[in-house]
Amino acid sequence: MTRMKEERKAENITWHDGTITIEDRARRNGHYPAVLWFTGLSGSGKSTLARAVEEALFARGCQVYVLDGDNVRHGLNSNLGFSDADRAENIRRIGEVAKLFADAGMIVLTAFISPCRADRDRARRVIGDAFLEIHAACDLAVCEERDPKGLYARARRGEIAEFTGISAPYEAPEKPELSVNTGHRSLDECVEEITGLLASRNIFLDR
Ligand code: ADX
Repeated sequence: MTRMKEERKAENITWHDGTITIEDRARRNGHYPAVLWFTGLSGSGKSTLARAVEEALFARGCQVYVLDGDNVRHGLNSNLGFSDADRAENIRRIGEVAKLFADAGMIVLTAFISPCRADRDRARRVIGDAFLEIHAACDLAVCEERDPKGLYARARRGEIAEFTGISAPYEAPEKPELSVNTGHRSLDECVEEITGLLASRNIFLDR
């Protein structure tokens, strides 16, 4: 698949398709690829939910992997902070990495705040049909009450600049494939909703 020329700096490069098809990989894995793109405030439960879904899918034999914001920022994206431009680049790279995982046939779960609609929409365009946006919908008050890393308290004291929900914006998705109420539903209920979404999208092959 070719991509928009203006996004590329390099010239004189040629795309090569492999001979192993998406169907070949699906038969091997027992499922089609998918990108479950979790978005939500810090403390909304994205990572917890992504890990629980990963465990459930792994238990049923799926090739599954979580890309998590805090973890990826330790490595691949360690040169990025939380300015608008850095968050956009963070999400751009993750969109590209998730696409590679999906091309490899895997179910990939991304757990990034990804606060900007345009950045998520770009990931959707890059990834295509495999992209499923899941809003970890949880009120700011609940996230702040939980404050698992103590960051909201620090942001309120002015110790962390541009903190999402406090001093930086969060744009909730308008038409996510799924919105899970992580503030009120149990973890098991949320996991079931998500595996149900995958089933309804015919991600799993009959075995
Ligand atoms: S994103 O906005 O670029 O998508 P990402 O998901 O990678 O963010 O990282 C968010 C995590 O970084 C939060 O869960 C929190 O632990 C930490 N963090 C540190 N500073 C900030 C900040 N200013 N705003 C939001 N999260 C922050």
